[in-house]
Amino acid sequence: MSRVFSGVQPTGNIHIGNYLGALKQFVELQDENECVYCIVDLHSITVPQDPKQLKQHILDVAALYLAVGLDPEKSTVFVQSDVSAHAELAWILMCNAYTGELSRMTQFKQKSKNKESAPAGLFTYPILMAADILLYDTDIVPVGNDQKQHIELTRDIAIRVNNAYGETFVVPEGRFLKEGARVMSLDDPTSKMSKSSPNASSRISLLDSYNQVKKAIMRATTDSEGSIRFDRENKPGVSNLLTIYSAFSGISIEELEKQYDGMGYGALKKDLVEVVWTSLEPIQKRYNEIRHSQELVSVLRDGAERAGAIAEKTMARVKERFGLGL
Ligand code: ATP
Ligand code: LTN
Repeated sequence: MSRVFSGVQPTGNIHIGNYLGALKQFVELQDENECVYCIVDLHSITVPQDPKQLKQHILDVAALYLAVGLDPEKSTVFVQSDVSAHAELAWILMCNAYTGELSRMTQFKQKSKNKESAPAGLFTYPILMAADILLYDTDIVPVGNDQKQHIELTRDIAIRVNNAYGETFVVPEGRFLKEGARVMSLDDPTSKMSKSSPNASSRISLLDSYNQVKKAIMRATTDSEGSIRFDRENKPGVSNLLTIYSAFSGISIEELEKQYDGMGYGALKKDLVEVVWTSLEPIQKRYNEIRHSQELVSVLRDGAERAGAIAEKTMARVKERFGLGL
């Protein structure tokens, strides 16, 4: 059995891009692997957060994890800051990473662009991510392509420490999404669907009402050509709708192209509303059942305990290798 680890930030607006790109994979992996899934609250404070809201968002994401099908009997689900070893290992790794390699991270460059100064945590964000992964002797990290550079850095640090201090870490592999699984924004299909876009109609959040789903899809940007075919380059809007349709329905894109041959965009959109809603409705039902339940709190407590036990062993090994502590 391989160990799988991944994390999602506790920010609002978890959307169908996050679902198709990340959460759905998490569920698929849990049957064959030993999975550890984390809500990375320490990562989220690299940008200012309202404390009351953050607490709610942590529970929102936890409830969504379970609502999409993560089974706490199979997967360990917990909150990052409940296991203090994450921050502790991050410090040790920070002493084995270079400012040069951190400066090359595109996420940091994007997020600090046009700012005179940025929080140091934004700069060291990838090291905390490396700590998350290495703490659990992780073999596989399922993430979106945008995280490729961070996974590479994690591997580099692991290999560097192993070479300098002897076998300490398992060197993880990223498991990236196929290009097809990248969900683009509905209003601007050349940029990815994102939590942080100010336009709510640019995305479909997992907790959107039927009417919100309908509004977002019916308004989605297409083109003036009128034919339904997949062509990312020239028809990014229609291609994105086909991608979403295919991912939710399991029908291949070629099959959809045949099915909608000669039909208009209106018909495709109308059907897509139903296809998406058929998947969202049961997720929302389960979400509403558990979001304010004691069950959710126990799952997270239990998860933190299980994760903590693994982390403790790794930390003992790391400290021993580095000559730290008594
Ligand atoms: P932001 O708007 O701040 O960039 P985000 O929507 O990218 O946020 P993250 O918390 O960074 O959300 O991502 C959670 C997971 O969802 C990651 O594994 C990421 O790769 C994946 N993901 C995010 N956006 C998409 C998308 N549009 N299509 C497919 N996967 C995505
Ligand atoms: N940086 C990731 C979230 C994240 C993560 C991790 C993913 C933090 N720690 C460890 C995988 C493994 C993101 O923004 N999607």
